[in-house]
Order: sequence, then C-alpha cells, then structure tokens
Amino acid sequence: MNVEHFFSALWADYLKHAPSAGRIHQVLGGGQPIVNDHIALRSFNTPQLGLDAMEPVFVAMGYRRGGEYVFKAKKLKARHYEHADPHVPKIFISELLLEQFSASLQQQVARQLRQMDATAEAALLYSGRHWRLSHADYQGLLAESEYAAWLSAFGFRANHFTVSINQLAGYDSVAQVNAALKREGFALNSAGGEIKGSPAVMLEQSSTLADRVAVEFDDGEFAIPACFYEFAYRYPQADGSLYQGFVEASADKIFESTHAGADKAG
Ligand code: OOG
Ligand code: NI
Repeated sequence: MNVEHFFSALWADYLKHAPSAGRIHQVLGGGQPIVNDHIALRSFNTPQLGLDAMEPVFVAMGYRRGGEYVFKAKKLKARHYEHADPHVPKIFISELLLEQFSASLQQQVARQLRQMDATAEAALLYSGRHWRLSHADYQGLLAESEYAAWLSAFGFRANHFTVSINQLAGYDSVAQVNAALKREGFALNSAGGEIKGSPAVMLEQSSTLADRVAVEFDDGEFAIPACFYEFAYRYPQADGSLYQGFVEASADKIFESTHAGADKAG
C-alpha cells in the first residue's frame, strides 16, 4: 500500500475516535496543513500480530526500524520506524506481552483473536475491532491492563497522531501549544506533568486526554476513552540533526492518555 493512502485511511478512521483532533487542527493550524511527527499503533504479541509480524508491512512502505523500548510495569514492548522521506510520520508500535498476564486475561484475548483471520497487512492497521466484546469483559480487562482493555474495545487503528511542533508555524514550544489548547478548553494528560521530557533527553511531549466515544458492546452502548492527540518538540543532537527516537519515561506517561482520570493523576 502506498504510504499516502495508508495515512489518509488511518486519519479518516482516527477522526471518528478523536473528534477533538479536527478542532485542534483549526486551533493550531488555522486550516493550514499540519505535519505529524508520528502515529502510534497498539497490538498483541502473537506470532500473527506482534511487532515482528508487522515489520514487513512497514518496510514495504519505505520504513526502517529505529529504537526499541520496554515498559516493564505495563508489560509492553515497542519499536519505532522511520521513513526515508522525513515528511512522512514515524510509526511507534507497541505490543502487549500476553504471557505475563493472568490466565483469565490470556483466555479472554485468545477468545477474541479466534474470531479474526489475522493477516499482517497495512489495511489491518485501520480495520478496528474483529471480535465481540461485552462491557463486562471490557471491565474485566481494565482491572488488569488499561492497554488490554483499550485494544480489545477498539482493535486496530491509530491510537493517536502527533503534531510536529518543530514544523508548526507560530509555535516554538510544547508550553505554547499547551497554553493555546487550554485556552480553548481542551483537557491535557497531566500524568507525570503536562510536559513530558526535557531538552536533556532531546524530546518534549504533551497530549490531550482521549475523547470519550460511544462504543457498541454486546450488552449495549457505553462511552469510554478512545483516541487522543499528541504534540512533540524535538531538539538537535551533537551533529545538528533532530533527535528522532522516543523516551521510555515519557512514553510510559503518554500511554496513560487513554486512562479515565489521567487528568487527575500525579
Ligand atoms: C503509545 C504511547 C507512547 C510516545 O510518543 O511516546 C507514545 C500509545 O499510547 O500507544 O506514543
Ligand atoms: Ni506518541
């Protein structure tokens, strides 16, 4: 699949799960095109759907593998991919380390995955949920892993897009973007502070709290945290080029943008 088609399909799906994103584009870009730094995808670490299975899909679209990241407490592993064309967003993809969870979580996820014909291909990544799920199942997963619950409720789609502040006219810092968003009434993820990272780690990030969106469960419709928008500012390395990697301690808090109540977390 060509990379422009991939991103326009991902974006169209994402807007339905992050209705704020369109308004944020208006606030920050005034209708001008906005360059995205990266998108984030989530998956399960099965042989069919995990990071290794997905890698050829990205390589076929012109990406090469960048850094690898581990989130011990959340039981996740992630990688990022960079495109040959610097205007094409990077991809940050994580996988849930299923074997580290309880038998009941593993059985629930196995039940879900039996209902789909898992093929690692570009179109899978904006195809949404492929299984039935009750709200009780969702809450059971939520008690153990917010990530497992989110991925089970929403399936395969962009969890967030990320505005590249370096390429955004009229703004020079995450703090300025945050101030503009708060003026317009958007709620920010304050887990670990509104600004994650620092010039010392060459990356500063912030994010909105996920929009609550009505999701169809087997037992009715419930509004739950869906997708969010992120903002990133990158600093130059010793050779003058901008740092292109991610920062585990910051990413750990960005994941929490889909937590209900991440605006109150410390
Ligand atoms: C990914 C969180 C990490 C970043 O930019 O550090 C991340 C996720 O929430 O799926 O996107
Ligand atoms: Ni991100």
